[in-house]
This record gives sequence, structure tokens and C-alpha cells, in this order.
Amino acid sequence: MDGELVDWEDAKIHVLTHSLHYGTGVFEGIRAYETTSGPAVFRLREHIARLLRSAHILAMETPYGAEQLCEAVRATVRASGLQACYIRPLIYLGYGEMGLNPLLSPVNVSIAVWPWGAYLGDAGMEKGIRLKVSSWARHDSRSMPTAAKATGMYINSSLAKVEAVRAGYDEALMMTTDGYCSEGTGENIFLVRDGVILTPPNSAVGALEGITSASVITLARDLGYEVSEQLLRRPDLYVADEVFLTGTAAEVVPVGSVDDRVVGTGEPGPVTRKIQSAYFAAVRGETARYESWLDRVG
Ligand code: PPE
Repeated sequence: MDGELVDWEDAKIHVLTHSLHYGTGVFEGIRAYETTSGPAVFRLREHIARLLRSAHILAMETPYGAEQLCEAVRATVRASGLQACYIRPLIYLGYGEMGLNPLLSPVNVSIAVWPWGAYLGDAGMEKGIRLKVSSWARHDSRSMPTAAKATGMYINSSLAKVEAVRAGYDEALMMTTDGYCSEGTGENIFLVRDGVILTPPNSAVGALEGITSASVITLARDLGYEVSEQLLRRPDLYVADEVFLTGTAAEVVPVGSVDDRVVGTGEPGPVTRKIQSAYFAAVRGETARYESWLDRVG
């Protein structure tokens, strides 16, 4: 927290923390995986760059540079002694002035790490999850900065998640106000149709530009698949041969059904399986070609 290593129990803040009241924080979700040469952080520089972009969008002056933040992430993972973990950097407006003007509050930075297993469950990862199109539309970029991974933005995801879970589904997919597929509550979406991989143009549909999504596009093309970024409508989900979600926490998750319509055979398809295994090989440092995606904690 703000440059100091703090024990888990002592990682506390004041109740008048500005970001707690107004949702004015920005964060990242990163994973470190166990490799034969110790824990390695996946695409650390890209995550820190996005964190700083999010802060810039919210007009927050981050007191640390990218290099310092990368080193702080490595130091936190090292201190935790964990071989694999989830990493949550957060830049937030602290305790200072109350009232909406964020420019009067101090900018604080914290990095937390903890072990986090399969985000949508082990069964979901193996057999595919149940996805439901949400009645909540994804933010429109005219009212919220959809490129920023900002804490307050997640009310949108939270509402969609509650609706889906209460209705018995694993995850929600949000559409744009124009009815195009945008993203899951914490994941980007991919379809496979006739051997071609399709995914929405994330910026155009107000989805976060996922780092997992970008990695999966590279992996897929390197495996010889054609990947096309195009606008997708709800029925495209129903007739896809395969559907899968990507995200740091979620990793690569097969979708077994959308709105109770079985996707393909109902089992994770061959393309999804190949992408899943290529992804896990890359993050675990088993593919020399993607070594530059890993930052060893040392
Ligand atoms: N869309 C949203 C809305 C999102 O939150 C994430 C990550 C993604 C797409 C995928 O982005 P990337 O991780 O760069 O591939 N969601 C983070 C938070 C999840 C949470 O429950 O907290 C994550 O996966 O870490």
C-alpha cells in the first residue's frame, strides 16, 4: 500500500475514502502462474499500461511510473510466497476532501495478491457454462468511459451478474443499447462458425479491450485459424458451433448454452479446446514462442 508491504490483516482504509463513495478508482486483474522457473506474471506490462490509461481517463495523477508499478507487483508476489496467484492493483482516491470533485483527493495505490481458482468453477471450465443475455445493456461510451477499467463501471456488470445468477445461470452477456454483443460481466466473448473465430470489435461495442482476448487472437492465428472482429447479434450466439469467454480471472471458458439453447453439441468444441490448451501452455511458460509474455518474479 503506497510503497509499503502490509500484512493482509492490516490492509485497511478509512470509511471516507473518496473512491468508496463515488466509484472513482481504477484497477487491474492480473495472474501469476507457476512455471518451472518460479512464478511468472502474465503480460504484466500490458496490464500496467492499461491501468495507467484508465487512471489517465479519470484524470488521476498516478504517483508511480509503469516500471515502478511492475516492480511493485513482482515484489508483492515474491513476498506472498505464492507460486500462482491473482493480482489486484488498485489506484484510488483516498481520504481527504469529501464531495464530488475528485481533483482534491489524494491518489493512493495498492496491490493485493491471493490464490484464485477457476473463476466460473471447475465444472464450467471442463463442461461449459450456462450463459444468459442480460436485460442490462452495456454502458454506452457517451455516458461512461468504457475503455477504463474503473471501479464504478462495475455496477453495470454487478447488476447483470445478480440477474443471471438468481435466474440459475453462470454468467451474463451484455449487449450494446443497439443490440450488438458486447461482453460478459468480466469477460470478452468469442464464437466459432464454420471454423472461423469471430469476436466483436471491443472498442466499438463498449467492451473492455481484454488482454486475454488479444492473447487468444494471437494464439488462434498462430494455430492457423482465421479470426475476424465483427459486430455480432444475439441470434449469432444461438447458431454458433462454439462459444467461449476470455478474461484474466475466467481464463478461457467454454459456453455450453446461451439462453437455454445448446451451443453445438453441448460439449466444449475442438477449437475451444485447442485455444484453452494453447493458452494454459503459454501462461505456464511451456511455449518458447510466447516467453516474452511472462515476467519472472525471481
Ligand atoms: N471485460 C470486462 C468487463 C472485464 O472486467 C474483464 C476482466 C475483461 C473483459 C477481460 O479482460 P482481460 O482480463 O484483460 O482479458 N475482468 C477482471 C475482473 C474480474 C473480477 O471479478 O474482478 C479479471 O478478469 O481480472
